[in-house]
Amino acid sequence: METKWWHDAVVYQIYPRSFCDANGDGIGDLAGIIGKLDYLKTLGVEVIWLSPVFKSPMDDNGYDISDYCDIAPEFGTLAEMDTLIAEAQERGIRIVIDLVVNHTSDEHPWFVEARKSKDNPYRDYYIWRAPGEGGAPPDVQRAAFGGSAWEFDAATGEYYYHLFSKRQPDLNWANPKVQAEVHRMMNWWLDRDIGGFRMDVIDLIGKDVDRGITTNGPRLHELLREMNAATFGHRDVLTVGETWSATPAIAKLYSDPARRELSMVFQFEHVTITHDPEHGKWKPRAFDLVEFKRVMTKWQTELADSGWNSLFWCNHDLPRAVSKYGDDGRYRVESAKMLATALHCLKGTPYVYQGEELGMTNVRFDSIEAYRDIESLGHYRERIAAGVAHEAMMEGIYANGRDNARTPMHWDASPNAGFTRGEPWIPVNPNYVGINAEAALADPDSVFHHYRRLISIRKAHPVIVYGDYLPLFDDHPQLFAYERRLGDERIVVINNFSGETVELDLPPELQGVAGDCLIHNYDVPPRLDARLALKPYESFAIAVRASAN
Ligand code: TEU
Ligand code: CA
Repeated sequence: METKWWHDAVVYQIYPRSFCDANGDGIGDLAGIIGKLDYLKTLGVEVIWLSPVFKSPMDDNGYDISDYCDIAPEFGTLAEMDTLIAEAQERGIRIVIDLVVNHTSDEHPWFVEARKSKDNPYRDYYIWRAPGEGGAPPDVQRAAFGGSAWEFDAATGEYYYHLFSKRQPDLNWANPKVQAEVHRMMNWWLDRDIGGFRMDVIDLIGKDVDRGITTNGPRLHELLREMNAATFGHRDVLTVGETWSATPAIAKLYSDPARRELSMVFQFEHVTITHDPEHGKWKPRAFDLVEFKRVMTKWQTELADSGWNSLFWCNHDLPRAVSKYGDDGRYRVESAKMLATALHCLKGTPYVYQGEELGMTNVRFDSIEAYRDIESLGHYRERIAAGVAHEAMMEGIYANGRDNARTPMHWDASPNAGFTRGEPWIPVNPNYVGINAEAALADPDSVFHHYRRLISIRKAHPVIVYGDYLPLFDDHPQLFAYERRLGDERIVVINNFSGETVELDLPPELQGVAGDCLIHNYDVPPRLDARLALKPYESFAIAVRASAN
């Protein structure tokens, strides 16, 4: 396998609105990020995935772009963006920007023109259809944030298609002009020395609306190969596609280097197994470790020889890792460290979402009024109208709502967690006094320093980057364990996902094997004795000495 710089790099995702506010208006900004680059340097990450900072009416917090080549005033200026890219580069950090081209904002000049008349030259940049029976929408397709996927536009008497909010009209990727516009914009940013692209819902751009096909449409991979050839294909950058519909076989189509599409994709199977098949994420299902392991083992083994995995617990759309998969109460620190080790010792590129390195938790705002997320509010209204009880819907939002990830970053214990001198755009999680970066940096045993150690171990041990993955104890209901092997390098990774002490009889081939502990989340160094008594959320990785192989 040809090695790539992003094989052993770790990516840090920043949600700019909630990261750091430098000018006191309560909204995070580019100047705030520039001021925290040394913090990220200390953590050891080499890539920042920056969620959208482009001009936008912020209907979906920037995932509705009205100018791809300019910065939203509340986030800063183009000059500041150039400074961020340069300052990050100084510290060995590349900036990956968010490419949101399945749709634009309805305030994008292309759409403003398109809705003027049916023969406007931009009309075919979007997807328009005549009304159905009695003026009804053309069909019953639904939008992700609730309601129909079709919005009637009185000016021209037609409906336009939007898979997200009605202020996010979908682009018509069958139109070569649209492809050319996007390629031009991507090259414009590549010329500004960005480190690559995170591609928003990229599995949707090949859609065939009339056949009701949204994901994995007929022309998807052809469009991506054309995009690769026309833009980033001859540049050494990282590209990662957000693909909720990907299976391992499809992920290999995207990420097999020979196919010249993308570096990797985000697949979400380990997330959707926690959603109710009928009610989705608003009716959370209990986390089943055995099912989780089945999914992770499938992705580790099926992409072992071709393609490349991304590794993540959360992002700006998902609940906080320690609340969802660990214990955000008594064992918050131990379980946050366990989740980090369990994920970062797997094969693939790890992503750390802002605040995950501090063990930040989900939030429970008392009233729906405190929530800001268009998806949660859209589904709240729709489901309450459909008779779902307020309490039941709030439990869904508490467990899986996107605002869990979007409360301001905790920098210190000062008012508003040191995020802003002003009024934050969304309330701060009140537990910031005990959970913040200042305290974490000062405490060598903090979750932060655990992540810092994990990131440096990845650099020092090629077995973690390129080694084979061998699952252990598949059916164990509380333990997620595996080996990684590369030549005579071998590490054993064992993680207790429960708050109980778990007794484990090691298989003979592991009993008494001598090794060096690479990382651990308790004081007493682990030994691979015949019988282990793993403490609550205990987790470690041991490098087995070659002589013991
Ligand atoms: O997300 C795609 C997506 O489907 C999620 O929006 C949705 O929240 C899902 O239910 C996750 O729980 C991408 C962006 O990441 C998201 O922030 C945007 O809102 C969306 O696309 C539209 O651009
Ligand atoms: Ca600000």
